[in-house]
Amino acid sequence: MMMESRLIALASAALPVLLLPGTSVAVRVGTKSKAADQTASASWSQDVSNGAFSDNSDFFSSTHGVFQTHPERGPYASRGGSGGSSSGGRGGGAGRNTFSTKSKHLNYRTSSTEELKKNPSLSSPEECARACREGEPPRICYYHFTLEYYTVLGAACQVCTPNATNTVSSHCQCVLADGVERGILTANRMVPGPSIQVCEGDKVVVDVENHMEGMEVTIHWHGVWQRGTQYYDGVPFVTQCPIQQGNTFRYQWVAGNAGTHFWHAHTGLQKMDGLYGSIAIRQPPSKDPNSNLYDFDLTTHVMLLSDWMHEDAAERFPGRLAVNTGQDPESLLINGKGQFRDPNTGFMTNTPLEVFTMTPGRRYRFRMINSFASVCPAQLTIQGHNLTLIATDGEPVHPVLVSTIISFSGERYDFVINADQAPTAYWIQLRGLGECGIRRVQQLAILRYARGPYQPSSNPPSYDYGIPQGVALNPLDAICNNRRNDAICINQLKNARDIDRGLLAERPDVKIFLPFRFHVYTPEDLFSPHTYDRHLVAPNGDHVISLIDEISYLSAPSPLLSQYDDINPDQFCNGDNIPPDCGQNCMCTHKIDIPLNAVVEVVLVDEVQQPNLSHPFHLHGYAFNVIGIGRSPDQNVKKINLKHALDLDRQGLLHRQFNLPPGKDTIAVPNNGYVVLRFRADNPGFWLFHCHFLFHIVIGMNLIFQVGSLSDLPPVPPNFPTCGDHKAEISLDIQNDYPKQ
Ligand SMILES: *[C@@H]1O[C@H](CO)[C@@H](O)[C@H](O)[C@H]1NC(C)=O
Ligand SMILES: *[C@@H]1O[C@H](CO)[C@@H](O)[C@H](O)[C@H]1NC(C)=O
Ligand SMILES: *[C@@H]1O[C@H](CO)[C@@H](O)[C@H](O)[C@H]1NC(C)=O
Ligand SMILES: [Cu+2]
Repeated sequence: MMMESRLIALASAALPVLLLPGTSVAVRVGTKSKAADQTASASWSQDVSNGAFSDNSDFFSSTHGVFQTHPERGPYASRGGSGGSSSGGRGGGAGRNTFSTKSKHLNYRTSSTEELKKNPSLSSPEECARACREGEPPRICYYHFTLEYYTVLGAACQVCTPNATNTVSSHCQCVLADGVERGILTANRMVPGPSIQVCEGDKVVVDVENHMEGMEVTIHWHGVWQRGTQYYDGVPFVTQCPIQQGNTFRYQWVAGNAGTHFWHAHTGLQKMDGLYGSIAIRQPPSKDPNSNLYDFDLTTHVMLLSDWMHEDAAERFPGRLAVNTGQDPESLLINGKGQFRDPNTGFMTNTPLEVFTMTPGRRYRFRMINSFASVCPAQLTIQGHNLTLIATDGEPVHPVLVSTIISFSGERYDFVINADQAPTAYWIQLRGLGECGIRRVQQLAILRYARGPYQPSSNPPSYDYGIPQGVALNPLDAICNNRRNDAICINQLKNARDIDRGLLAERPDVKIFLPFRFHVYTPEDLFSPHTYDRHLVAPNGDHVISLIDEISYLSAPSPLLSQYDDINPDQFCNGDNIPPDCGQNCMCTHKIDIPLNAVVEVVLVDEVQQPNLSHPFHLHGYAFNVIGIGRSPDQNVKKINLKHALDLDRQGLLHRQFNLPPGKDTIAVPNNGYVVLRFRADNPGFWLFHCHFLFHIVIGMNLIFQVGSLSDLPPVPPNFPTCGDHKAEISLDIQNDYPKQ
């Protein structure tokens, strides 16, 4: 009863409010088990005297940060001026003005609130996570990320357990993950890191303070177009120099395109060790064509899906031959939470699962983010509930009803759940498909109705006996040319926004075919004296690098965007311009030039040819329209390749459809198939286009689109950090080089 009235009261207040019971939970951390290192070596459990897990689950309920976006269902409470809220804000509720502005002359303690205290024009993360209304002035939303080496189940878990989900910040520094102890990387000691939740048009300022000893980093804001703020796209050696250890880099960009996005490290393998978090850019209901379909869009109904290893991702790169081969995850997480069942011992951790709460009779927008790093597709199914898909990668679509969603690394799907079933608790099942089917990795979460129980009454679904499924979104078989009853392909979704007519013209201004494949080294080749070529040891033991259009991308020594003139032009190449004798493993900074405002068509052709592997390509700086997805219609062609794709195109047999093609920024190319996409190149800059699988990025499955020329770009921000090689002349004058006493 209490629960219910609270929820409603909050909803009509339209304010993000911290409202959580003030209980604390004692934690026992187990000692290292004697078993092999792949067992759950430490586990999390609650003190029995505090009652069962379900009694404490209020901590994870959705009563935090409730607001309403549907105009008809109750009025918005009016809210005076900007920044005046006391809604559980920073510093444990202390208002900005109550802080002493005195600080020590030199303060080496890192603080995430210093800047907020100093600068009254900034809004806190909590103030920015609000309902968006037309005509409201934009805010400047300030975030501070301190990046560190950190630990799952560290001593912080004796102090507190995280007690609100998806939060923009947390007072608790305990990371539970799936209950298995390991070293990780964190932003503000949270996994996922802080959530950025703002309104369209707000300015987002993020100070990234790098305290990861010996590591450099950049953060990419995946899905944010960065129009006019190209320098803050976060791609190392393309848009900026990596942030050195001990340095702080201030990202600032306008939240120009609404939708569900996310941020993640774009350097090395750090993303998979914990450096990611959600971004939700909301808009006034009048601007969302699907706002009539839901009543609530809660800060807590972000569903960030990630894959998780029990060791550093770098342990698997380039990869091993005997123990822990390949790059597949041991586990999955939903909003950084989950449990892990050790396949060898059967031992199960008892960390809390993520819980999403709904009030009966209402309709809820969920924002699902696939933050996987591995090659496994993710399948999300919710017991007893169908999902009304309303947007993908931030772009709205005509609503379609599905029962299960298959997604790939980098994709986002927004859906509505109608709380119209018996008011109890339901399982949410997340399965890893493809290669993850071998280990049968899955994770669970709970969807519950307010006032109902916390635990579903049915047994948890297992990998093989899951929740019954009906219509699947994004089927792996890529049979997408015709309507079917059991699945909806991405190219069959209909864009809910107006489409630039130029994109629908038969002939684009620029047409680019991009076949991609692996090059497999022989050991003799790879390990020949004095050569040190990078490579990945695939699960089958092959030593490979990635090629797009026969080129493996190599970073330039300096960022193209800010130090173009420092780069030797010989560094660049592309399919029309491959250096002589570049060999089978041609490596250079793959750059394709595109005139500003051109209509561009890209045809991606999968020449990798592995049955369980579909590569998701992500474009920075844009959303594109998905014009076609398919495989060769020629039954005699067992394996598609560039030549065959060109033939099909000449014969008009590459499937294209121009009726409201959906907008996206990440699309999986079906294995042995192709994707046709288009965009208007109206955002000048250097934009990375790449496979979003983490271990493929580091072996070269990237390229850069240079849109427009340098003169189309805004000036380099003042004092922008620089970097590059140091290769001074070798001085031959030894006498003078070593001054004598
Ligand atoms: C949440 O945790 C913090 C400490 O981590 C604690 O101070 C606060 O009281 C907790 N809130 C509730 C409602 O339990
Ligand atoms: C979900 O949709 C399927 C049809 O695809 C239907 O059979 C089923 O009853 C629906 N389930 C609910 C809970 O509405
Ligand atoms: C593809 O993945 C499935 C599990 O999802 C597995 O059963 C099957 O053997 C795999 N096929 C190949 C060719 O690897
Ligand atoms: Cu790939």
